[in-house]
Amino acid sequence: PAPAPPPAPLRFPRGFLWGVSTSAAQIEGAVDEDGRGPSAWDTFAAGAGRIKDGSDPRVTTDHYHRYREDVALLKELGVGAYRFSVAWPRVVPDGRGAVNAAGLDFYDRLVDALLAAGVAPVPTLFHWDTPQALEASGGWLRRETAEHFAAYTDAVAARLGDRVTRWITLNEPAELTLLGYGLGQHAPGRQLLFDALPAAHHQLLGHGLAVQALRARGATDIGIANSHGPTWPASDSPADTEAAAFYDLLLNRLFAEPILLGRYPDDEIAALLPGPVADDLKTISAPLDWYGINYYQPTKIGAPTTEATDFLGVRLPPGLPFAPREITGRPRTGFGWPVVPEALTELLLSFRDRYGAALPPVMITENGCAYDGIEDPERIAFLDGHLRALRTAMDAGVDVRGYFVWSLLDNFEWAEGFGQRFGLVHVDYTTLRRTPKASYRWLRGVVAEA
Ligand code: GBH
Repeated sequence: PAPAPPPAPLRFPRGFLWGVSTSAAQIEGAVDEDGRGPSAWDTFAAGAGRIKDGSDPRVTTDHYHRYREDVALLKELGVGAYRFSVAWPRVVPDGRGAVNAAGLDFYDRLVDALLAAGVAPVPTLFHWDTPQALEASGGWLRRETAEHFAAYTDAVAARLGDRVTRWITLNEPAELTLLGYGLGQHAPGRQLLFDALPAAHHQLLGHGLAVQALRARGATDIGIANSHGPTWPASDSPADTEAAAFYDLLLNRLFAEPILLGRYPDDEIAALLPGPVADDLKTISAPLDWYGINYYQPTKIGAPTTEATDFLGVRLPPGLPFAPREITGRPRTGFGWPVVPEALTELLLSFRDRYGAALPPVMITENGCAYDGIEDPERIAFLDGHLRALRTAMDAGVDVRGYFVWSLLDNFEWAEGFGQRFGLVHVDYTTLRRTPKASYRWLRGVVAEA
């Protein structure tokens, strides 16, 4: 047979924002330096058996000391933006009270280095590293944490707001609620199941209060990074579709609708939240300049089964109103996640259909995959497929303004430790040497030509 014709080149509108993402706890290291306080992840990782490979986030990629080298990698890659996170315990070591100027100095240097390299800084104010002092008194289960988060946000905006124009409040409050407080696989390791829901409300409130704090300092370009994915019913039986609808409610709608529509999607769920929430919803739904989506994969859900099921690496207790089912017939990433690019098109179209004019312009704030190796054709195929799926959604009228790859560097992949490598750049964890992968060179070409 004749060889397949080469695929059409990827083309994106002029001004489309290309970026890569990281987070503080996953790359910085230097956990005891310059007055940084401990985070809930430091504490969690120090507990026996929490991290798969027995590692901890004390050094990770040592970005705190090597940020100049990493900024040079960003410049060479040619991306217009870099999404990183600011570590709350560096800036306010106890989570509340005194601001640590030396902690802010680091981000000051990073922002200046980025701007000098022609890369726009896009800080996320919270990517799961709650100050341990706040976690010890309940963390996001408590309303005060949202207020302390807003005060910290103000301190960051006061220092960086003359040079940073685009901000992200929270990363994936859904995962912190589910994995951190619900199932216990992430810090702080609580297993509260549905009693974790106050952590969702307080993060959403923290988001709203942070938006207020940023607006008060003149910010005009604010978003959030929420994780979303289509939920596929295991069959069209009423039991399976009902279970899938519930999961969709919990992971997608619970975190999108308070922000976009100013209400919780379901009365039963709202009853589990610390009420009354009506005034909070006004704060939470203050208009955003754009809405960030982290997309990894769809989830297939069926009616509950009698046996406990494994999900996200944890044994689920019996009695939940849904059960995850395997998505078969798809390639899998190193992590075992199914590769389903067209579900990104489906997700974006469903957001457009559900939220219409209430949905501001969208940015894909994370998308990526774990594979080993410096030659990584699987990652290239993954990113290429997802960019084409994104383009399809844009051609169908979804207003998408940017796309950020997770991640610039191999890094500390939470409960997996260093075993899962998401980077465009390989990190040798003994020498800390950085080596750009084939996917880095591929993305550089895409960005240059798109
Ligand atoms: C993000 O979360 C985080 O923001 C980031 O810090 C992290 O490093 C990155 O992604 C990679 O993990 O078992 O097939 O059902 C990811 C959210 C939720 C995506 C769970 C994968 C499970 C896949 N993840 N989901 S499956």
